[in-house]
Amino acid sequence: MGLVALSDCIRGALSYEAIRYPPILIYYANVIGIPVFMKFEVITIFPDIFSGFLSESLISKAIAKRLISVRTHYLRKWTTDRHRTVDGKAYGGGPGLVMKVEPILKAVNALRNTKPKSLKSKIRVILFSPRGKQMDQVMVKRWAKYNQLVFICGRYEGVDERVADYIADEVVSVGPYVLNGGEVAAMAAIEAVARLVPGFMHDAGSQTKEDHPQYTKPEVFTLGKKKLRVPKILLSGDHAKIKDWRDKHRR
Ligand code: 6GU
Repeated sequence: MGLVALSDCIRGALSYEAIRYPPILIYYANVIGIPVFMKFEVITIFPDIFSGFLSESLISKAIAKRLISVRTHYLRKWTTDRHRTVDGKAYGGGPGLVMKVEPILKAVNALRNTKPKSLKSKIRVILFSPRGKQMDQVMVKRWAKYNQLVFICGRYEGVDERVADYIADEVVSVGPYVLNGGEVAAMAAIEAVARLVPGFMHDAGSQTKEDHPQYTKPEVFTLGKKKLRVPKILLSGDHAKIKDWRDKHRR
């Protein structure tokens, strides 16, 4: 494996990956088909929502380790009027404001053009909207194969439909409920994709979260008059039986 990793490294000698990343990580990334570096670009009118999310825990470590980058882009930057208007009244009437197409198009175009064409970057533009297809792990795995993900966070009562039709590659909802905007959805997507980037998790085994019940000390927890016990089988040391138990309780 060492030799293969080395040859991969030499083959990629002109790419920045080979300079920045250990050969073993590049080898692993090639095998699973996921790039060693993911760029997230978030277009939003509330960039500050992201600051705590980006400065804590594994996400901040992944940024420090240069496994991912997350840039927020303030949508009002791409407006030209004095009031930096990003929304307007809906044609046909109705309450609430609709986000305009023009600032979003300018923002997306600016991000598409940040790299010279010769440096091929696989880029995907995703609009977060409650009207989109519900996000799932299959979708997340597909996104992880891109180099750059552009997330457009809708706000207010909606986004001009021409963004969904002509600018975004896909329209995605985070779940069957209504939020104030796409920011929370974008954070969920960043976290879910980042977990798949090689080197993000300490241990590759923990990439798929255990979907069976788990327990840790104490063995007996007293709650009022009740004694809450850890299932006996998990204390037995019988790995075959433990596996059966876990399979049975998997959801
Ligand atoms: Cl992506 N945005 C909003 N505003 N609400 C949602 C959503 C997105 N996904 C589920 N509900």
